[in-house]
Amino acid sequence: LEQQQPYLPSFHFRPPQNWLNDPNGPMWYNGMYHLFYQYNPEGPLFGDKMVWAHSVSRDMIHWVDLDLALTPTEPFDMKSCWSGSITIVPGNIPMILYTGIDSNGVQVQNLAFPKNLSDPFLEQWEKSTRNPIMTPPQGVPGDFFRDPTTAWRDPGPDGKWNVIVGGLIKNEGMAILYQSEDFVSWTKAEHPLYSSPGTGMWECPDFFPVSLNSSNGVDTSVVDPSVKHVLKISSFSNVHDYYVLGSYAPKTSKYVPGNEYTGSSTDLRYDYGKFYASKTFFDQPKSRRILWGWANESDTMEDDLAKGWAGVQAIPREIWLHSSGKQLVQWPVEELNKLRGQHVQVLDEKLHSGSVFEVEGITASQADIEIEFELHSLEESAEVFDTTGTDPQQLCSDSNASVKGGVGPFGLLALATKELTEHTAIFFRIFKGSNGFVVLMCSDQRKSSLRDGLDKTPYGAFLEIDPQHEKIALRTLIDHSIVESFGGGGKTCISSRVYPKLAINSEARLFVFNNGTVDVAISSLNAWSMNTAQKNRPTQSYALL
Ligand code: DQQ
Repeated sequence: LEQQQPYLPSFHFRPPQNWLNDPNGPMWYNGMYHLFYQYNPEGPLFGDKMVWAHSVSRDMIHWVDLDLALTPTEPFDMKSCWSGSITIVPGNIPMILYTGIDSNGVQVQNLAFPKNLSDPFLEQWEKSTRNPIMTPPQGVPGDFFRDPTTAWRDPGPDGKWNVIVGGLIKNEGMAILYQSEDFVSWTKAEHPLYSSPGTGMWECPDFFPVSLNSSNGVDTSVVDPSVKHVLKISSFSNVHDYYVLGSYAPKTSKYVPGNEYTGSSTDLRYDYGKFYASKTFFDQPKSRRILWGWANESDTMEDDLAKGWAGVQAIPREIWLHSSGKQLVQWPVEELNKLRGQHVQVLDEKLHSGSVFEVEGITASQADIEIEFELHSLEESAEVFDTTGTDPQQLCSDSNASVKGGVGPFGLLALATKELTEHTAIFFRIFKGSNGFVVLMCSDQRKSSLRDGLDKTPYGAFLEIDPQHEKIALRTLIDHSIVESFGGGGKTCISSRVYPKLAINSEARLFVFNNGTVDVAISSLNAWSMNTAQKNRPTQSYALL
């Protein structure tokens, strides 16, 4: 299988065949994690009868596939069951809100609930006879009304339910707000929760509180002075997940973000690479909020037909507000560490200017690497360059890993051939700007494969740290065709999808390099081979759980 399927991820979630996209309705329920996702049971391309597939896990790493949860069967979802979310309502009942493409091709919102609450897997779902429970409001076109969020409840014992749905009026993207007393009859609020002109359709919105003074997650309905509220927008126009941080007043149903969302390169993003249509949930037993996101393909439809599959879920990440209050931080769930196998370590090693060395002794096509760089002589050596107003992705595109700088580029060459003819370069450059030092983080896919016809766009973002007082930390997860990098402990994340021609399976290698003018120090490097997650087992292996 390895030889035939060199791009199939080994510890990232996806079913053995066919097309996968958005994560749907993730939750923890009665001791089990559930993940539903957009799936085309007919083949490896997006389909005209999309369904909700369903898997369960004890740890979000090893999975068991269950029966499809929602398939097109009724007039209100005859043409597809599109994305949506789960809310656990009083009585401990998980309620699915999802978008149906009805028999006229119009997007409507529907409700579904478990057929049998005592089934520990919640395998069968029943659709409400009241469906559709929301239809496109006036001014919103029938093909721009979708993806309901997890609902949140106003404070107080009789607090009403609130939910947002992505929509559009005359190119103004919006989070349309609906309210309900009983979760079944929903009324549109007078104003959207938030909207922004000229930003196009907002898909898969997500709205949740984050704690101001702790990295713990909180329940979606928490609203008090100890939290800020995140609104995440999946931009249909440029296929990125953006977010704003703001304050939410339940009395007036008003949300005021600290910064406006404009759909430009200055907006905050969860991930500056391939990561879309993401969704969070509150993992109550571990008091954390978990983020799932879809890492879409960079290869062609023909490639997907040949592979027989497309789409991967990025590693579930814990997500919280940084102590600065200015941005979110994400980190792979701790359960992932259980898959760490063979380990190599390098401590206090000089990385001379112009050097490149191989990290040997691990499976470089299936690995987890944590590395910390220490910098000296920044004052004298960093290039003077005012990055104000520049697009970091453009900077990464202007200078690849072989373009010598002052401090940097230094970093990793993942999925590389021995001669480096193929490699994905994840690296940093430090500039001396008008307001102090600026750290640029890049993930450059341009040399990732000798094959043509792939999207090899380089990605980049700034990393908000002070390199004079902090080490530069990088964690990279490598899993055959997905490379996920976390800079600065998760302050800047970049995921990419790559398809090396030669650097596959045991041919893949890993290098550390420094092409800057000055030496940098590796204070520590830890690299692990990753074991393969158990997944996609048939239903007979429930015992696994
Ligand atoms: N994909 C879904 C939609 C969503 C889009 C259909 C985002 O519900 O708006 O699979 O990828």
